Amino acid sequence: MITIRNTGKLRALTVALIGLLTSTNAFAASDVSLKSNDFVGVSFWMISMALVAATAFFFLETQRVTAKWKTSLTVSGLVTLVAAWHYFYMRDVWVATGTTPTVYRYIDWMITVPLLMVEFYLILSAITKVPAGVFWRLMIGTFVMLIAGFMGEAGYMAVWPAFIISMAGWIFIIWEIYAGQAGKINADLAPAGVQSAFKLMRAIVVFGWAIYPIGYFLGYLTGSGPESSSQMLNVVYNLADVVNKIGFGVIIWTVAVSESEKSAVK
Ligand SMILES: *C/C=C(C)/C=C/C=C(C)/C=C/C1=C(C)CCCC1(C)C
Repeated sequence: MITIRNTGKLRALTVALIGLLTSTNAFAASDVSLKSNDFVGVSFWMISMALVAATAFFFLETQRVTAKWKTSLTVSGLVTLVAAWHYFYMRDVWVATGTTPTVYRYIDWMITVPLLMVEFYLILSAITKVPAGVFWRLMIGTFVMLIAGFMGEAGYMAVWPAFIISMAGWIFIIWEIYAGQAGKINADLAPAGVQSAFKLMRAIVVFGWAIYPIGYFLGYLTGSGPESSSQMLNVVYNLADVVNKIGFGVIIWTVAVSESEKSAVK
C-alpha cells in the first residue's frame, strides 16, 4: 500500500517538476528568436530538452530498482535537472547576444560535477563501507579544476596558468579513481556488474571529460578569431554534456536495473 501511494506521489512530483521546467523562460521579454543557421543555438535547444526528458526518466525509473540503487539514480536525475535549468538560461544568453554564458555554465558545473563525483562514492557505498577520504579527495580535485577554469575563462587569471592548474585538479581525480583508494575498493570488493559500471564511469571521466579541456583549448588558446572561437567552445561544451550527464546517468541506470533484477531472482 505504502509503495503504491509513494509511486503516485513520485509521478505527480516528476510531472510538476517537468511542467515548471518547461515553463521557465529566462528572458521572456526578449523578442529575439532562434535563427535556423544558428547551430550553436540549436544545440543549446536540443540538449536542454534532452536533459528534461532524461530527468523525468531517471526519477521515474527509481521505482524499478532496489533501495540501495535508488539514491544513485536520484542523483543522476538531479544532475540532469540542474543542468536543464541552466541550459534554459545559457540558451537565451546565446540566442539573444551570441556571447558565451560563462557564469551560468560554471554555476552549473559547480553543482553537477560534485554530484557526478558523489556517484563514484555512492556506487562503492552500495557494496561496502567507503572511507570519507575518498569523498574529500574527489571534491578537492573537482573544485581546484573548476575554480581555476572559471578564473581563466572569466578573465580573473591568465588563460594558460589557469589551464595548467585546472588540468592538475582533473589528473588528481583520475589518479584517485584508477590508482587511489576508490580504484582499489572497486577492484577488491565490487561484484562483476558494479566493477564494469565503475570502469565505464571512470573511462567517461577520462575520455568524456577530456572534451572540456579541448573546448577550452580551442576557445581560448588557439589564435583563431573571437567569434569562431566562442562558437567552437560552446558547441564542444554542449556535446560533452550529453555524454557526461545523460550518458553517465544511463550507465548508472543500466547497472542499477541489472543488479536489482539479480537480487530479485535470488
Ligand atoms: C556536467 C559537466 C561536467 C562533467 C563538466 C566537466 C568539466 C571539466 C572536466 C572541465 C575541465 C577543464 C580542464 C581540465 C582544463 C581547462 C578548464 C576546464 C574547466 C574546461
